[in-house]
Amino acid sequence: SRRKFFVGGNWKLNGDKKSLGELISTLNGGKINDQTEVVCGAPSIYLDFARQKLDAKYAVSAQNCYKVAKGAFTGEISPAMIKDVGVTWVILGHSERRHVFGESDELIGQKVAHALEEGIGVIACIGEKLDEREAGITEKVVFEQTKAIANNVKDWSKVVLAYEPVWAIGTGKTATPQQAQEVHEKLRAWLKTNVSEDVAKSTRIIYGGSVTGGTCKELASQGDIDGFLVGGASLKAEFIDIINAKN
Ligand code: G2H
Repeated sequence: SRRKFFVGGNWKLNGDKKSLGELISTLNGGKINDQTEVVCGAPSIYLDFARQKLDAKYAVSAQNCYKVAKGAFTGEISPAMIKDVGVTWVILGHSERRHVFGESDELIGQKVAHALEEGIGVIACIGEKLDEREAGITEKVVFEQTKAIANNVKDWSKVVLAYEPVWAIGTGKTATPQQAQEVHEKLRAWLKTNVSEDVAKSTRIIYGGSVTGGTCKELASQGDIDGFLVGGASLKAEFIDIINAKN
């Protein structure tokens, strides 16, 4: 496959200098294979700290950013600032941004466009809620979310698409490898039809939602699962096992 396996950690709103410093030491000492691209998503206040402490084998990601470079937007950070501290990725459209903070497809699309214009890699998240899955509209929901992102992408080489079913996030209820593969396959077909065959073949589609050291290997063996976005387990040494899921 042309797609390098991609594992992102999403520390969310967790940790302090002491605990993150310890986690970083563990990660720096970890034996990780070079077939995997690894990115650690730190809280914005610790982005600089994480970038300074983490080995170069780990990229660092912000968990959100705003859609413009600067101005009167109290509390926000911009891709320009993210770049300024040596950080190269941003997670956008995470389900917590969508559902806890009310971010719309439109805003997420604008953020994607701006981050890419600034040269930051984007981990763009999509995923259906439980009631949507039960209503049989998973495809419709994730296609709409993907369209809102795709409309704002010119260069797909800097985009990783993260499928995170909301019902699987932080619940301990991982999607089965078959459930995840089914959606990933449909997303790749969507990319082929709506963007291009080349983009469909080369874009990493990663899975997120309660991934653990125990569930990662079987998920990673699915043909259209190109990596993971990991929350809870990314705060533990177990993250190293997930990074090495393909080996
Ligand atoms: C999904 C995931 C990381 P967790 O939000 O983005 O978190 O692995 O804790 O479900």
